[in-house]
Amino acid sequence: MNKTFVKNIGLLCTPTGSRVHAGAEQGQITKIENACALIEDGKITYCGPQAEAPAGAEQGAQIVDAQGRLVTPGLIDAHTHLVFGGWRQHEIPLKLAGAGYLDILRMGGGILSTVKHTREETEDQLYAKSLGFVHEMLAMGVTACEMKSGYGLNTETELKQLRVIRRLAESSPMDVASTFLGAHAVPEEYKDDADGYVDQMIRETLPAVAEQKLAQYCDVFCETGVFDVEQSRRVLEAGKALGLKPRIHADEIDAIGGAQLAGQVGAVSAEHLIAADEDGMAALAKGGVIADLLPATSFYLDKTFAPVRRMVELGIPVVIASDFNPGSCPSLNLPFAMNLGLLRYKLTPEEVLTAVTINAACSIGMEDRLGSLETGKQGDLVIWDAPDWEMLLYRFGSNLCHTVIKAGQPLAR
Ligand code: IZC
Ligand code: ZN
Repeated sequence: MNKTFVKNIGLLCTPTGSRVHAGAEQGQITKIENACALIEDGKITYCGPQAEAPAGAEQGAQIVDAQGRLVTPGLIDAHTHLVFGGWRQHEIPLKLAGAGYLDILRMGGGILSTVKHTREETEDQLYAKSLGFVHEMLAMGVTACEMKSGYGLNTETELKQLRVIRRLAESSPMDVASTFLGAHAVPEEYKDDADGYVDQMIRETLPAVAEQKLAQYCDVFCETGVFDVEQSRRVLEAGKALGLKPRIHADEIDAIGGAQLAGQVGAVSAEHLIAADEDGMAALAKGGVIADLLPATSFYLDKTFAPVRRMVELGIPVVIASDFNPGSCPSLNLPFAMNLGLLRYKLTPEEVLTAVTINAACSIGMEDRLGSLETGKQGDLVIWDAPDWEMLLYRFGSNLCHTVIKAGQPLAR
């Protein structure tokens, strides 16, 4: 038996349970002072006051002394585009001159520039670069994440990206959920024929992804000048028929009906929602859709911030994720997105913690295993160089991650 005992936890903060926390529950966090955690064969067998630890907890265990520090569940980043070729720093002058995100895409840049580089790079090159990102995330306390394809826009390269995601899941400590985002942009080959591209994707790419079991989710970028609501619906329904659960990039720039579509197709989550209106939010609430919000993207694109307080009021469960990608958010720093959750969204520290733990786990289908620290869950926890959770959100820009324990194993730094 593999046994790890984490002792002298000054403060343990965690949500509880294995389902989404919405409304008032979004802010419900259990806080235990002077706590400890026992992890056996990767799973938590005790987590609570140290004074009540089971007899013999330390016996034969690897001891990790938290020395009075804060402990939380491992953070979960539920939205990344982590596997890509090249970067897009050359777009900065365009940005500074006032070109918008969709203007750059229309000029053949943006996503299409990343597609060019992703097609050119070999699977091994993409893997090596992405593995570096995974380690960067782990070092910040992120122990599970979602990753999308979407920079191939043809069968060959979409599959290549998804195979890289599978390799990362198998070879690194990160728990990874995989999403097929073939409908991320209309490729040059189908310029002015988005319907033709959607047909081809549904006929050829999606079945190959499903057959090779390379993704659990199917996503679409439902946006002005990208895919309209009907095209998005076709993609998501075709994915559903093949067993891929729908999620959707909705209302990032314009509210064209993506949030309503999310409700109608039973999407697990709708992502971005910067421009979400009352109608859209009502559809999310009615459909039980999780709102995956990406505040660092608002920051980088210099946009407004999603109407989160209204979402919480409407009982929509909220997640905060990084959106790491080379175009609209070149930062994989989830703690920074969390800071914005506090400072810009005006979420409480407790609401932010729920957004990056149990709600994030629900949005990537890992809620039975991850997202909270309690008996039966996987022993994924982070020891922070902070006395409390507020300190972490307050000290923006610093990495306060002290030790990451993944399935009971402390990771080397
Ligand atoms: O590469 O620009 N919004 N997709 C939708 C992105 C941003 C990623 C990108
Ligand atoms: Zn995205």
